[in-house]
Amino acid sequence: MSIRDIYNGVMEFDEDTVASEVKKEVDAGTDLDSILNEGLIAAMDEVGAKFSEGDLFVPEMLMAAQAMKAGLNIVKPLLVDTDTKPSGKVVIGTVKGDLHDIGKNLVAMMMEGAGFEVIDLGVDVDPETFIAKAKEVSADVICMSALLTTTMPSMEATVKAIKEAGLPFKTMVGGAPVTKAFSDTIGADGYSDDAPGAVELARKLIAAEGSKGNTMIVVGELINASRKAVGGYIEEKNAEEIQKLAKEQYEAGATFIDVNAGIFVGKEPEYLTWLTETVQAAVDAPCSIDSPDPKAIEAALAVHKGTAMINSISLERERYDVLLPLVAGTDLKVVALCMSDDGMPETSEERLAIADKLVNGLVSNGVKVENIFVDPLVQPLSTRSDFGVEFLKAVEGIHKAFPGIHTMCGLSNISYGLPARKLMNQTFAVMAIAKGLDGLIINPLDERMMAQITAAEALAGRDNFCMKYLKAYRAKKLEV
Ligand code: B12
Repeated sequence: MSIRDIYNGVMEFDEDTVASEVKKEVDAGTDLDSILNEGLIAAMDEVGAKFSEGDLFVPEMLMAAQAMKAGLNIVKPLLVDTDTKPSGKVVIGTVKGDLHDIGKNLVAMMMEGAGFEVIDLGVDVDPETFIAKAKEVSADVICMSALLTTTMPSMEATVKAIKEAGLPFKTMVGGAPVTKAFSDTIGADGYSDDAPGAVELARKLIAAEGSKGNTMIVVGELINASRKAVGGYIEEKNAEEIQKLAKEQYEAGATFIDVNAGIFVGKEPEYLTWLTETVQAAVDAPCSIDSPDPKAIEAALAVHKGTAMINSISLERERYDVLLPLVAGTDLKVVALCMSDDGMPETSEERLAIADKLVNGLVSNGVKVENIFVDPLVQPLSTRSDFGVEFLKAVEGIHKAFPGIHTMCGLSNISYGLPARKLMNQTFAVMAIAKGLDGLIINPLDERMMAQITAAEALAGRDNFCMKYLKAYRAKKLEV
């Protein structure tokens, strides 16, 4: 008897073995996280990978998923009594007029296998039913499947109804006739052509949403015109190089891709718009629009798909007055930088005082607290030895003062003027995460930094079942 037998049972599509081995482990007192993560979920991850590579086919995926379910059915009732929370809640169904459910069932089972709570509405589901159920269970994502071209418009109707009602649900679409172009046209948040891709996408969407406060938001900082090579790519509109940078960052775990064309005075709106379109043509990720210029931001927003982040508003009067009307009453994410006309704050109290004014100003202008990312402003440790501690105190204080808010920073300033800067930056990130920091503007291609973040998040209790940690381990992302 071992967890490996559960894993093998799923890989061999053997429902009975899986059920009996799970039961034995439960009776022996093995912890449920291990049964799930090392047995059932690990096997379904492997099955998904083999399916994507063409080594397994639909009937085999279905059988594996059935076997996994046999084990899950034993574990599920026991989870109710623990603090274990699912990775997210997904409402899924085949859209109105459509009775095909094989693909939808595969997606639902893979999602369940990946730790999501899945509410399956079956087939022939109209927009009102999707929305009513999602509201009832506070879903994170609504997944719609269609196999008939004639039923695809129902997806559009559902997405439209969600947007018009200002509801927070992410939407994902799929099924043989559905394409990325269709998904973009109807304004869905994502599309995948297979079940493992659907799982990956749901994880990303929930991570990017971050509003449930349990996942790190990583903003990839590399597409910045002040970097010499990147400035050149932007000037010559070299889409290939920009898209390569976007893809690399996205694949390394960035949830937002920062776009900055700040050095091009007079041409910033044009270049920022081009950057936004170019990045989003390559990756299914929102952008962090990095500019203090409302004209450039407006131009970029006009072409942006999904919910962008504005980086950043501050308490500096000129900046505040022009950017506030742009974000007021919207669902945009906003970085609120703790900077005022009095200069850079030094103590945690000064930071908190600025944060207080910024957050109150934003909220009273219709920006939701969960869309605000306060940046307490990192200052170089080399210039004052308590700059690190004051920043950390501010992070803690901001989370305490404004429940549901996010904090975010670009942290490389901390090591300015010191040697071994990467070590300083990585260590500082871990300390800040321990205080509640849940957003970082960084180079996601720094593998050690990403590994440290993964470990710190698990240690800070923000990684249900340590699933992200285990996944990173299996993907060999922790051995850096
Ligand atoms: C099986 C089947 C049926 C079965 C369905 C059984 C069932 N329980 O589902 C039955 C016989 C009932 C059926 C009925 C009909 N069918 Co039929 N059917 C098929 C068939 C052969 C396979 C579909 C399938 O299951 N594929 C396998 C699954 C795994 O693939 P998938 O659904 O695409 O799912 C994958 C991805 O797309 C993705 N995915 C799926 N959903 C989602 C959701 C999200 C959110 C995400 C991210 C990803 C995702 O992940 C899945 C796993 O990798 C297709 C032909 C074909 N080769 O596609 C025709 C087909 C879809 N059917 C078709 C038609 C016309 C019909 C009928 C109208 C036939 C008729 N004249 O009665 C009826 C319609 C009934 C209705 N109102 O829905 C046409 C559709 C043509 C069109 N352009 O619209 C097709 C293409 C056949 C054809 N070439 O003409 N059908």
